[in-house]
Amino acid sequence: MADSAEIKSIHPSNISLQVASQRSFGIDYANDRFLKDGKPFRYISGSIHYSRVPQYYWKDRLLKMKMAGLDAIQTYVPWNFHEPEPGIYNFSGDRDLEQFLQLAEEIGLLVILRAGPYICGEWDMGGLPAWLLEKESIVLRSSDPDYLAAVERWMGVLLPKIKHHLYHNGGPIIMVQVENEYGSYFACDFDYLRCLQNLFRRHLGDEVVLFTTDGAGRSFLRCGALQGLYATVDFGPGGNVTAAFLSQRHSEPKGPLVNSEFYTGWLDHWGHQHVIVSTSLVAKSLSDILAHGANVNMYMFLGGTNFGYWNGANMPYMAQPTSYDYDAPLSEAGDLTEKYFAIREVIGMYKELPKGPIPPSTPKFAYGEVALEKVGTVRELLNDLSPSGPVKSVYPLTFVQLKQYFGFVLYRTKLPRNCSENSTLLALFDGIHDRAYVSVNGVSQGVLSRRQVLKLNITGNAGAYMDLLVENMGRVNFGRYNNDFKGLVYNITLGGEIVTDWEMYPLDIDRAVGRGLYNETGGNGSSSEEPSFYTGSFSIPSGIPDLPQDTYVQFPGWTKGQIWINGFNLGRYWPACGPQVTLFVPSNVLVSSAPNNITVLELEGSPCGTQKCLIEFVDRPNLNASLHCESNSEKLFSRDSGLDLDSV
Ligand code: NDJ
Repeated sequence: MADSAEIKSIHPSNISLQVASQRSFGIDYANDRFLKDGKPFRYISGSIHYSRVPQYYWKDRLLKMKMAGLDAIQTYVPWNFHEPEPGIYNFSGDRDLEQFLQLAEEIGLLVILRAGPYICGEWDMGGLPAWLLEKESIVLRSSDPDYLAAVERWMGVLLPKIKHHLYHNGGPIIMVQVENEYGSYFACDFDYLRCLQNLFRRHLGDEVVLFTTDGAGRSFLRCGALQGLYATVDFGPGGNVTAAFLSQRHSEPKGPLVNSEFYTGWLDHWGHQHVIVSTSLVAKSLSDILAHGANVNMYMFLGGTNFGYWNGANMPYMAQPTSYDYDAPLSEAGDLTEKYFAIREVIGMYKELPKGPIPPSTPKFAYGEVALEKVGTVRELLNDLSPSGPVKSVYPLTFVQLKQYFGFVLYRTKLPRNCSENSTLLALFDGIHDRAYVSVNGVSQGVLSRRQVLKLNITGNAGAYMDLLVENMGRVNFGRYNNDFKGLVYNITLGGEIVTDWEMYPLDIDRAVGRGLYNETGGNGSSSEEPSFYTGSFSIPSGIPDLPQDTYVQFPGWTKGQIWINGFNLGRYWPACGPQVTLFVPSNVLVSSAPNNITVLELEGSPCGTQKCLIEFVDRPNLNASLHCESNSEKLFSRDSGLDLDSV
């Protein structure tokens, strides 16, 4: 035993090392369970993606999760959120992963970190950066050398940051995921999984539990599991829990049972009914899983919001909306729901619940109507929106070729001849990714859209400008088609002739909005159907305590577009389609000290001119309105045990 003189001479950092070395987390294969600090341990966890919740609210949400009785949280690390351009990294503000980990730890939650390069998660391109597609033939999620080189570089930045947050190093992270549902992907490249495994081991050491997650079916685990990575499964409520876990047993004959994604709700798509999953079904299946002695992570415990342009899409192409509420136990705005209390009650049957108050739902405020005024059309504001100016090319270039990864590009050419009847503009090979708002000299011609509208009739004189404002609606996040190029990805024809001689304006709208849009020409002469910007402002009322509070914004009479408040890109609105009608506005984007600036980019048709030109702040969400747009008719599946996703 050390005497007192010796103890004094120990440096404080060595003390924390000593403490850390007493902490351990691992798998007890003999007894089919985890061991934490040498004792049997089973976790009940919930998913929250820090990238979908403003940093301002992380603590509130984590506390609510703690008070539900959770031992752990699970989060993805979306690569494209942190490496927007090759070699440029962002870990600040809403991207401060280490602060998120530290908060979880302070609140007493363990962390299951899904750090692998691909996340799926209804997130743009499943978290893979779009710039990977600069090599057009790249095979994503395989041992393609260019893909692997980019992964190695990224992991060389990410993993050293998380190493000291591992449980045995004194932090909250008990497990790290290296790939996500790899068995649902066509490549089935074991060399790739082995490379990932080596990479993670090289950076994180031998002690941490590395794992994979796959659908609960032997066919998924065949290509998703690898010796040395603990194979876990995912399945939703309503199925046969015993059978689902049996599939895990094919890969892991011994060890703890783990459902890494137990679906508390499900995702939405524009043009499809909002999905609601019954609370009693979720509660019953959760209880069943816990009665099996299994470990479980609820996906999602809080879904949050796809702010900006971050939503993904599924194939056949269907984009996901801005809200990622997911019908989860904590709503998009972090509110306590009936499902939350039902789940908490089930958890309380299996372990002691934490004592103390549950943080209440945050109050919402209806700030009311705000009048907007038109600033100008995209055409009129082009110099401001595209400071780099156009790129010229005989044939159209894709977003990636223009190094524009998100948002919008204006494709411009001149009509080669007079066009009247029979002048059909045709998207070859369904090559409009994803929507093109077409105008000729400012006169709207209609919208081309992926899988839905592939041709339009064009009217205009020879030499008139034909503009296609092309919107990236979010990249495919699941399945083999997530190498989802955007823009005009094939040629288009007009009256049977290939259209040539393009000028392409990459638009940096977020920068222009941040600086404040200004139109020298006044902006009143243009039609209300041309893509246009509108602005307005509102002040937080004085004399009411505790403002600003969270709110929701809705768009009466508007069609489809994007909205910014004080420069923060809240996301896409599309009430003319549905089912989402209101957008969540967290209070942290609002200010009391000055008017709050609103910018709306309306793509198809505003009510201004004929009806009231306003948007409205309300105190209640509406994610479940009836649908007004044509949806893809294919049957959408929901996820329960053993569903076959191969057809997607
Ligand atoms: O691991 C995936 C997770 O990130 C599994 N899911 C989840 C659905 O929320 C989420 O993407 C699947 N997604 S299977 C594909 C759905 C296709 C309609």
